[in-house]
Amino acid sequence: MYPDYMAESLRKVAQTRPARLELARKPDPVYPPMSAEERRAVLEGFHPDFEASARRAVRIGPNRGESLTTEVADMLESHSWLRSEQVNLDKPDFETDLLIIGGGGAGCNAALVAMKEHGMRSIIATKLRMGDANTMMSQGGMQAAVSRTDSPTRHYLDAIGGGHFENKPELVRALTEDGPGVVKWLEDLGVVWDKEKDGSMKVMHGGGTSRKRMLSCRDYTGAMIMRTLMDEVRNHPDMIDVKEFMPAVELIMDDKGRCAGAVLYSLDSEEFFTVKAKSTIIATGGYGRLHIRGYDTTNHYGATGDGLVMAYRAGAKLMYMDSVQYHPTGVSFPEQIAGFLVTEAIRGAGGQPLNKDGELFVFPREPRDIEASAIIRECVQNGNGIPTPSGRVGVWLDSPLIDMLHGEGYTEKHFPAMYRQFIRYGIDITKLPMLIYPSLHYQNGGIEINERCETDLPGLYVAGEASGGLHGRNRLMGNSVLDYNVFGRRAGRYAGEYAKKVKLGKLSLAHLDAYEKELKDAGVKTDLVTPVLLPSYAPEDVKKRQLLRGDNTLPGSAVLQNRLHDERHCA
Ligand code: MEZ
Repeated sequence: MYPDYMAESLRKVAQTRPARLELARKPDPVYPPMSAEERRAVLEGFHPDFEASARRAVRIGPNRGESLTTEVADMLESHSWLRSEQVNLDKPDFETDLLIIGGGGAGCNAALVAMKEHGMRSIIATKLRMGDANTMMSQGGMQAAVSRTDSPTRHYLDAIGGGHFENKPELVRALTEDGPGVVKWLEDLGVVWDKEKDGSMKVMHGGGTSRKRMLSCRDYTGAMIMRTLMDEVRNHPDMIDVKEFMPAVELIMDDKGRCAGAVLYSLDSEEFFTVKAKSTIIATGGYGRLHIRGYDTTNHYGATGDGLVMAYRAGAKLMYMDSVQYHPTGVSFPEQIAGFLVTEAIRGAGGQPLNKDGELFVFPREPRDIEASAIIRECVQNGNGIPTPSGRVGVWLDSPLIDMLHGEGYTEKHFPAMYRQFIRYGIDITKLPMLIYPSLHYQNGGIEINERCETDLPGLYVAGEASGGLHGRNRLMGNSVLDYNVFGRRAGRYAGEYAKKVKLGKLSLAHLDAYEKELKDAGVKTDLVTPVLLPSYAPEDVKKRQLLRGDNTLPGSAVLQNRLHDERHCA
């Protein structure tokens, strides 16, 4: 239940609801969408990316001198867990055609396509269990142009507009043109899409879409897709070997500069294992658990940007790593679930963001960065947010309107995950609004790829959230779900094709020594060791009681160290 002091504000929300319901029933927008000028002003004034210390120049590596998100620059300017002389590469522990790092949607798609199209064997190495990934957490839907009034060209224009015209056009073209085929691929594997009575796809709006294009499986879309892909992977144990609790900690190269596998670390046995692979795909997802600028996050526990730092050390270039996506509607209260996702589909179905006086202050379906900035402005500058008991703040998302607009029972039927998320805490979202605030959601940039998922390094492919360029500096809802399917499949196809031809040379970790030298030459002083692997939420007094185990301490052992998080912890 909400605390008593919120009752007055809730009364105002109820009071303004009938008039807002009338507005919502009309064809016009319930609130005037912003002009280009207004959008720029709210972004520059209130988006966390524009805060003074949000970015800094990185001092080493392929993007040296470029301004990156500060936490990302900190993460890149760090030491490896390994030194080259510690690892014997003469006799790799495992050999395979494809090594896929990451067991989410992109990784599973890649393994399946490499097997089906090229007969290639894969190892999927995943930090936690297969499916412990942001794929599983996505709720509201996947964009794909399948309805009669839509086309891949319209989808393309929306995605480019949403990305502030900075997306790599060839990637957006691949995304939007492959979209309808992905819908069929997933349906053939077993995904049960929401349909209309006549059998056509149910389509909804998301922020920044000019056509209804959001395909869903209620608000469990990601879970449905992930479970289906995992089932199919598990159907082929002879071709796809899944190694769980085995994150990669460094890429292995050969003496010709080609990627040739990775060093894995077993969280169970605390041993290192080497994998020699003809081609390697990074599908490690995003970095929400770095808690950039102290924000809560919608991301899963393992989302610590590992792929970025491994690829960067090996020499791959990053793109748009100055741009972070804050989902406009993360949970602000109940605080046990602070930061959890409240799907954008709630606004797509008619939910309205309201201030403490029950007033609309923004069009509910602006692109994400604009909507999030407007909510921050309403709370921070206008002082119109609702404080929570622990010092957070939020605005209302008026969900009871949804049943009023679509009929009683609609919310429980179409948003069962949302309903359950709140009813556990005594909040019935069909009767009361939700209290929300922007939450760190997505890594807009990543490792630069082309439409074949190739990086600057031969043999290294990237798919899904770890890659950069597709979404420009702002991704639209549902395009990440399509992204990991389209580019997961493409990575499997092209990495499989490459694996058939390549002849690897002598394996090497010399790039680790070169990186260490670069750190030294640039005068970087840091004791941060990456990949981060697991975030640490242990308070200082608990850390003091933890046992020290020497300098090569990794997550899974007694000391979990992630100073990035400690320094900017918000919750
Ligand atoms: O694309 C997303 O981030 C997504 C589907 C999230 C949501 O709001 O449901």
